[in-house]
Amino acid sequence: DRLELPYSKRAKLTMNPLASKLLELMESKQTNLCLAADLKEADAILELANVTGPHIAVLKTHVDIIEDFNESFILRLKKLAKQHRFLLMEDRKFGDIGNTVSLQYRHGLYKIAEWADLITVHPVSGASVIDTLKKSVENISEPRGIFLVAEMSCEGALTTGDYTKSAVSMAEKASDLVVGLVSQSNLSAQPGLLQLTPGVKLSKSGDGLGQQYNDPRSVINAGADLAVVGRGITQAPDGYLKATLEYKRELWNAYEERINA
Ligand code: BMP
Repeated sequence: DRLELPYSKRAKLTMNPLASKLLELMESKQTNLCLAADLKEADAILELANVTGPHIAVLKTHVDIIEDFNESFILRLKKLAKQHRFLLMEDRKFGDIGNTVSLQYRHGLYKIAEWADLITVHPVSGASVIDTLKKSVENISEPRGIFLVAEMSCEGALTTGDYTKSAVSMAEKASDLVVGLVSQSNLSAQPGLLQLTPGVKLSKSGDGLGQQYNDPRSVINAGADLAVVGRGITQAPDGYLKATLEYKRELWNAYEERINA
């Protein structure tokens, strides 16, 4: 079963070079933390990335909330990612027809295809979107991967039942490009697919806006390979480095217990 295998073993069982790279860097940096850098200023994100970089596996962005987005921000972020060995994920949650998604991925202000190792995609429009993205990444020299959103963390999300099941089968059939699933529960036994779980805080709670949080141990036991923490770190009262180290330790300990169970 996926949940009992160490990341290092799973790195050899994937069909996607980026998934292998991710699993290997998680193992060597001993971190399964994905930081949601949901800040509005480019410099603030760069500082956050520089301080937390050595302790995270993935830095997840929503570039469309940055007020002063510019090309030099991307160049500096890429440099930090290389220096501290973390991957960049743009959480765009693409959800349109293939042609539109391909245009949104490559063009416009953000040119996501040029810098994001990973992106998120809603499976709502079906497998044709993945086929189109496969064609889009053919022209990119670096490896690219996508996470399909199979389940959302918020109260009342419509990602249930057959929708979620279809998302899993879409991911399993396209595991050369699909690196994993965004989900709250253990949906696929495939060792090459990673489970990315958002909605994580030190204690079970909510944000008053629909977000539902579970604690690090619970999400790892529910199958998470990468846990997404945003405000738990960016709004931590004692500063974000201390919080990053705390989440990193809790998540890694829970993972070690899981594989040794
Ligand atoms: P926070 O820990 O501050 O609640 O942030 C969670 C992050 O994860 C946000 O960037 C949000 O867009 C993302 N996310 C989520 O919360 N739930 C999902 O189901 C999918 C997400 O990508």
